[in-house]
Amino acid sequence: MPYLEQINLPKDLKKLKQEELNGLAEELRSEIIRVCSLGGGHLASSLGAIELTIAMHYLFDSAKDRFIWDVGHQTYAHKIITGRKAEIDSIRKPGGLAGFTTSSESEHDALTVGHASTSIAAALGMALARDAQGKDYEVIAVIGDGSLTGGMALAALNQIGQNKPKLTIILNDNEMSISENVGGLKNHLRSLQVQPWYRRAEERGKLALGPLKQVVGRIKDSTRLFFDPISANPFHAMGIRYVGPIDGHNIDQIIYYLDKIKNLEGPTMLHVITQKGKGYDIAEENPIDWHGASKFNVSHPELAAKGYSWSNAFGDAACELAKQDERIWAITPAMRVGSGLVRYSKDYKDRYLDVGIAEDVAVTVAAGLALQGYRPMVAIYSTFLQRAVDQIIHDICIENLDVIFAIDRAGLVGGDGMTHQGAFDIAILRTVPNMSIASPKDANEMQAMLKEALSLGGPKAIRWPRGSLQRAIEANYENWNNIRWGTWEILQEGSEAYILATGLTIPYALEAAADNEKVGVINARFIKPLDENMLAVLFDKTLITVEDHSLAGGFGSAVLEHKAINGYTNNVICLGISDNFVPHGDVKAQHEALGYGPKAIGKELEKLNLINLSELQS
Ligand code: HTL
Ligand code: MG
Repeated sequence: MPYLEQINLPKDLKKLKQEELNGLAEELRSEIIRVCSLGGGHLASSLGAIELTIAMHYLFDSAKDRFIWDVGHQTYAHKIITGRKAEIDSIRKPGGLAGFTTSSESEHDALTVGHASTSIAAALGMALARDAQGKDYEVIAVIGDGSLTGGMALAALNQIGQNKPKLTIILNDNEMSISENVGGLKNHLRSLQVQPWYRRAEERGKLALGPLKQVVGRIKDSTRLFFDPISANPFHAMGIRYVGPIDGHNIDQIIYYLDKIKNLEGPTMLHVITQKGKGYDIAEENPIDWHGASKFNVSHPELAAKGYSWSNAFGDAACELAKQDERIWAITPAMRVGSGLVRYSKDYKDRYLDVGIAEDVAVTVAAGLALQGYRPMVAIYSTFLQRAVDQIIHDICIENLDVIFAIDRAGLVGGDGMTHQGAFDIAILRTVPNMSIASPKDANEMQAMLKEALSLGGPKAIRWPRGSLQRAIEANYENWNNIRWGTWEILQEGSEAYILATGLTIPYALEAAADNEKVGVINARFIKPLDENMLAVLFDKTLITVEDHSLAGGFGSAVLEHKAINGYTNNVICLGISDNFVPHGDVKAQHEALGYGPKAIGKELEKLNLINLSELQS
């Protein structure tokens, strides 16, 4: 790799001749494919942003200028160019580079990020700070078309039109979110007016527009001219200069326009058209499955066989429920595949909604549906539920609406790391009146809970972890056992202590307490309400709560509150995530390290003189 060998920092890239940059792009492409083949990662998005990344680093100085990558999942090339080439193989692995931009990792990462739609507001803040401090640097946000569907992004654009600071927003439009992008704006984006200065350059033959013509060729010229006058450009309407669309894989073009924009005052949006998965056939053909790739063989790339997951179990249950009950809807904020809703989205398309990356909208649309008699299920990852807190409180719980929150990826999530950990949903939801929270031990229990939640009504949250299950569950409504809401299950009797375990920590507790008469294990499958009847009986014993969630505000906190309110005096020990953000890592190892894996629970029992580990081992 002759070019890449010379590049450790952006200043090395600037030494290349402009005509050499395409060669560099090809090398970066191979390198990113190689890295993702080793350990998986956000392949398709990173491949699509290579030329953009090179052009930005060629023109700007990312140590001083601020590059704000939305989500930060498209930044493999950026990381390689900015001093992290030698460590790039460690990306997303325990102790390695983060999968997203992370300010503690590099001065070239302006923002620590992982959730979508924040870049434009952060850019506005940085531009305002620069101007207030009388400093001189460029602020450049790069946002995907998917991330532009988020209300935060749109509201920040609107605000930029008011303040009009000098900044550049690059809209990286590949017509894809993780799945196909959605929304009315999406259709409009591809029919935006080509700027007169752009067209003049085109006429003068200054720009090689071949590839662009192919991409934009789908738009009929007549439509562009007659129905899309410049005033209909939504960005113009908000007070932001719009340039484009241009070919986001043509480095010369991107440099040409960014260089022009650099000299302009006020905010400018540069619209670039890219292809997700660019340059790797299989990813171009199937950007959905190659959005977040598992490791693969570069010369014979095949999708990794995916096991049957908690998400699949939910998706199957959702289909079965929709078959039984015509009031059921399933709503996803841009996570159709991840939430297991692919089959549902086809079989029940009239009662399915992908609202884009807009968790707040997902929740309030559910409120509207529920108010008019439907029974919506909002399928949402724990980490993204954080985006919809007020909607849950204000739009759902005050009205006590019949909405189910199907919370996936609750607890630690592995490679996505800090920004994506599902560590706060219990703490958030537990404080809200009318909300109820369940945490099933397995997929059958999840289905029974869904059935019971529907029959009871009211806002009900059911949380489950990321990961696979041993086998597919039978999605047959009739066979789903009834489960009395709010009741726990005794899995093992104990004479001195009980472990109150939730969700995926149940097997850990059973392992730690195996064959120990002193220590019992409870499936604490409801977090709100607690099983107060059972607790009344248990409160003469030592209790150990275990949860894959933040200790502050979590299940253990709920038990402690109950203890304090009722004046119980027994010993309660809480195991879970302490007051820290947890980085990416191997989930099981992290559970141990954080003190709630099976060995860690065993050590806790030993401290309480309930077991003797050395005796057990001998
Ligand atoms: N909801 C929120 C608030 N943040 C994130 N990150 C997601 C959901 C999940 N997510 C991603 S990447 C992505 C989503 C929905 C699609 C982004 O599409 P965009 O970029 O068009 O912006 P592209 O992939 O290059 O096409 C991750 O969690 C990584
Ligand atoms: Mg996109």
